[in-house]
Amino acid sequence: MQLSREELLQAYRRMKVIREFEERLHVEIATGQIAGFTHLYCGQEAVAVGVCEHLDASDKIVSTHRGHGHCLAKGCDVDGMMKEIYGSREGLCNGKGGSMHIADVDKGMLGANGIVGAGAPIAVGAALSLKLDGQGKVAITFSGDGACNQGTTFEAMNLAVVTKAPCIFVFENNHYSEHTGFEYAVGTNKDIASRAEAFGMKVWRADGTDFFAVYETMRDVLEYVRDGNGPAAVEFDTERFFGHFEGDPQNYRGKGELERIRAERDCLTNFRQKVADAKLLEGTVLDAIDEEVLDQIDAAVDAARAAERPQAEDVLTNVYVTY
Ligand SMILES: Cc1ncc(C[n+]2csc(CCOP(=O)(O)OP(=O)(O)O)c2C)c(N)n1
Ligand SMILES: [Mg+2]
Repeated sequence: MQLSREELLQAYRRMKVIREFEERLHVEIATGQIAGFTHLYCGQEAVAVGVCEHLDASDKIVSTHRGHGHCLAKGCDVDGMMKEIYGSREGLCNGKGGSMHIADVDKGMLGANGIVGAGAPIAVGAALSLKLDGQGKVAITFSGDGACNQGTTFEAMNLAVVTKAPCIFVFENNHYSEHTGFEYAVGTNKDIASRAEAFGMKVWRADGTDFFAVYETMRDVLEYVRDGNGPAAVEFDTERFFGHFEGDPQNYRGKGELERIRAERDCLTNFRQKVADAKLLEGTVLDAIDEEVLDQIDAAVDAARAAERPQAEDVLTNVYVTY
């Protein structure tokens, strides 16, 4: 483990912010105060944070419909995101993106996306422009086990190899595509990373519920891609703690499955255990972070509830680019 104390604390705080942001949204959505569809990222925090802790704002990421965690890991403002999800004109995208279309270009977060598989081609385009810039920057696309079956993903992977684009395909295998199990929906070869390998990419695989496994793996992946070797792919095995969308009754889950994954595959518990065993961080310090994060999320919700709603004159703003 080569992370400094500050880096460890920052990683834990980021994962905890995502966790509490999502746990609280789960409650807020049930009040009916938030319009539209919401897909929670809770359970997958170690992937977003283990990837994005290596990046700065000039590296780009492209997200999915389950994008809150990617946004927060890339440094998007917590208040701005909560306001966005609440549909406020003070939100990160003036309330016009909502949960599924948050973007923050200044942070290198090129957007969440409601179309499954649409992120990969965007990331390849961004990677090509970064290649032309020649500064060793990368574009990363997050995709699910469902998106790995989409033609867009295949085309993007091929184009990335052909053009040697500095693009990284991060596959988050949470075992479900909506309500359809991965075991059913992915063909006889269950090894998602091998699909990228078939196009000629170097690939990695790791446990996505272990922050350290994600972080160490990404160090190697990024070194390879930043060195100009072309694209790469990595598959992280992970878990989603809530339904596909908020309101999903999850009848397709096995008996006791949710309880089991929360008990055995929680990346925050895993992180705490690892840093305690290695005597790197004290539990009391992490408890203090937990308290601060809860206060931060409380404040974000209060601010979002009080924030200005859209006005009629907002309808035509931010619709077209004006040159
Ligand atoms: C092109 C397209 N097809 C279908 C859908 C409906 N849909 C939304 S999310 C989803 C499942 C995606 O599964 P996965 O890629 O594993 O991501 P996860 O939901 O697990 O994060 C589907 C089929 C869609 N939004 N876009
Ligand atoms: Mg999935």
